[in-house]
Amino acid sequence: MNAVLKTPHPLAGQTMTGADILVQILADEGVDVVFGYSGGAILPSYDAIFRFNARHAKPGMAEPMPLIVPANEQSAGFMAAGYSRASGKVGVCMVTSGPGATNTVTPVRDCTADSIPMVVICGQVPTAAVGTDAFQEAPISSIMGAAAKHVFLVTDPTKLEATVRTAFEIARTGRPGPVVVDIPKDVQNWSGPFKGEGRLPLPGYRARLKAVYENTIKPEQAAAFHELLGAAKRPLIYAGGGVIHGEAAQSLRAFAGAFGIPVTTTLMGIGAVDTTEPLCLQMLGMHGTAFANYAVDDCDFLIAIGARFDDRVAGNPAKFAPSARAIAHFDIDPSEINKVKRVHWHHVGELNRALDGLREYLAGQGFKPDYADWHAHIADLKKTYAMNYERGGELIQPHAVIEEINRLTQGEAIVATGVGQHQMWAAQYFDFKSPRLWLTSGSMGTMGFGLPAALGAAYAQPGKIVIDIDGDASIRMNFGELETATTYNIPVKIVVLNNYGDGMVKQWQRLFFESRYAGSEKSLHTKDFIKAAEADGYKFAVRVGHKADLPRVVREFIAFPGPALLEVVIDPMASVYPMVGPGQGYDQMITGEWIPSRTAAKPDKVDAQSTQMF
Ligand SMILES: Cc1ncc(C[n+]2csc(CCOP(=O)(O)OP(=O)(O)O)c2C)c(N)n1
Ligand SMILES: [Mg+2]
Repeated sequence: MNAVLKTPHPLAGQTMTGADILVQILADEGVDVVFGYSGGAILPSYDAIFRFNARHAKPGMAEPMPLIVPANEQSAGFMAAGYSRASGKVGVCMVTSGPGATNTVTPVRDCTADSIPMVVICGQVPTAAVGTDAFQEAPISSIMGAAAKHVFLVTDPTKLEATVRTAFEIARTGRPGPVVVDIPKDVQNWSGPFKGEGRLPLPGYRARLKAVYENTIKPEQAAAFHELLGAAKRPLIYAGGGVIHGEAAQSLRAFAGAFGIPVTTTLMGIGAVDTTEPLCLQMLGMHGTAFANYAVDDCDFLIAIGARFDDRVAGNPAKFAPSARAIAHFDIDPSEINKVKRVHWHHVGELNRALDGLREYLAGQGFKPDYADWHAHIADLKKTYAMNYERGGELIQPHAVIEEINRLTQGEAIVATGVGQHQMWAAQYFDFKSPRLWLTSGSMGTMGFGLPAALGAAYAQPGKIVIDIDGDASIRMNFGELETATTYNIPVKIVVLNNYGDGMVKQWQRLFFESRYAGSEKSLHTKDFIKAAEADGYKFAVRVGHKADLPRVVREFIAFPGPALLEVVIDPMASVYPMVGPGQGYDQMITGEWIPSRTAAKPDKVDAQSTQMF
C-alpha cells in the first residue's frame, strides 16, 4: 500500500518521537495537505508538522505538508472529505482531544455513509488520565466506533507506526471509509525507533478483501449474464457512487458504449458517465429526471453497478423497476447484495475489472445487440419529459442561475453543494463530463458541507474552477469558513441561492403539513451576506435580484480570479420537481407545472402516511 516508500526506509532505525513518526508516515502515504485545528492534546504533532515543513522547505516552493486551519473542526473534516472526493486520495484531518474531536463526528459519519476515505488523527489526554474525565477528554473510540469505518486508540507507543499505516490501508481499501486514530499526548511525546515498515495484523479484514479483489467473473457467470442481456429488449444501467470511488467510470463508459446500454446514475454516481451523452439519462430517484424514472419503470433488465437501492432511489423497493424481468448487481461490498432488493445475478468484486472482463467476454461471443427501439424510446422520453421550469416570470428561478453558470463552465467545473433544494437543482441542471466533479453529502445530507468541501477540493485540483452552490441556511452552518477562503486565498466561487428559508423543508411543509412553516421561514433574518463577505475580505461580493442582470453578473463572478461570493435572490416558492414522494413508486411521481407527466398524480395525492417513515 505504501506507494512512495522504498525498502528499507531511508530513516529506518532512527530514534524519533511518536509525533515525528506520525508525520513521517503521513508523508510516506503521500499526504500533501492536512486540514485541522490545534489544541493541547495534539500540540506535539502540530509541532512535528511545522518542523517537517521547515526541514523540507525548498526556496520558491510551497510547503510539502501545509496545515490548513478552518474556523471549526467540522469544516476540517469536510475539507478533508472534499479533498478526497475530488482527488480519490485519502484526505487527512488532525484535531485536538475532547471538543476538537467531537466536532468531527458529523464529517466522519458523513464519510462512512458516502464511502469516502479519510484519516482523522485526534489528540487524546495522556494514557494515565484516560477515563478520569480529564480536561478536554471525550471517549472518542466509543463515540466514533459507531460512526467510523474503524477506530484505533493507541495505548502502546511501539504500535503507533503500524497503526497509522494500517489506518490508511483500511481507509482506502474495499469499500472506502473514514478511520479515526486517537493518540494520547504521551504517545506523541514518546521516543523510540522508527522501523520504516510494518502494519498491524488484520487477518479477517485482509482475507475478506483478498477474496473480493481476486474474485473475477467466472465463465459460467458471464454466460448467465449474457443470457439475461441477450433476452432483454430494454436494458438499463443504474450506476452509483461505487463507480466513482472504484475509479471505474472509464470501464463503465466502455461497457455501456460497447453495447448501447443507457445509463442513469444516483446522486452519488453523477459524473460516472458524461451527462451530456444521448444515452445518459442523468439522475434517477426522488428528485431524478422524469425521463430517467420513466426509463426505470420501462426497463426489462436493470443492471445496478456500485449502487445500493437506497430509499431516495427505491423508496418503495417492491415497486422499483416493476417491469424488470431480471436485476443484476455489481458491488465491492457483499453486504449490499440482496439487502434491499432481491437480484437475479450478482458479482462482488472490483468494478473496473468486472466490467472490462464482461465486456471482453461478450464481445468475444460476438454479442451485438440491437436496441434501436429502446434507444428511440429513450430519446422520446428525454424530449417529451425534458427538465423544465417557469422561464417567463419576473422572479429569478434557481434553475436559471445554474443554467447560466453551466453555460460558462460546460461540465468541467467542480461543484460542491449544501443540502436542500439548491443541491437538487444543482444535481439536475449542471452538466458533468467527468467523475470527481460533483461533491455532495448524499447519504447523510449534511447542511454545511458545501463551503468546506469546496475549499478542500481546491487543494485537490489546483487550477480547476471550484463552485459552491449553497443555500442561505446551509451556508450559515459553517459560515466561519467564508474567511478561510480569503485567509488562504482559495479562489472558490460561492453562490448563495437565497430563498429566505429552509426551502426543502418548506416544500415538504407545503406538501404534507398544509403550508405551516414551523421553524423554516427566514425572511425576518437580518444577515447581509454581502457585507459579511466584505468583512471577510472578499473583493467580489455581489447580490443580484433582477433577472436582466443575471447573465452579466454570473460572467463577472466566474471570471473573477480570487474568492468570490454571489448572492442570488430567488423565487422563494420555487419547488424541486420531479418528486417521488417517500415510500412511493415512480408511477406516482409528480412533475410540477413545467414538466409533462404520463400519469395523473397530483401533489396532493402524495400519501401523508408515507412521511411517517422519515
Ligand atoms: C445539519 C442538518 N440539519 C438539518 C437538516 C434538514 N434539512 C434538510 S434541507 C434543509 C433546509 C436547507 O435550507 P437551505 O440551505 O437554505 O437550502 P434550500 O432548500 O433553501 O435550497 C434542512 C433544514 C439537514 N439536512 N442537515
Ligand atoms: Mg434556503
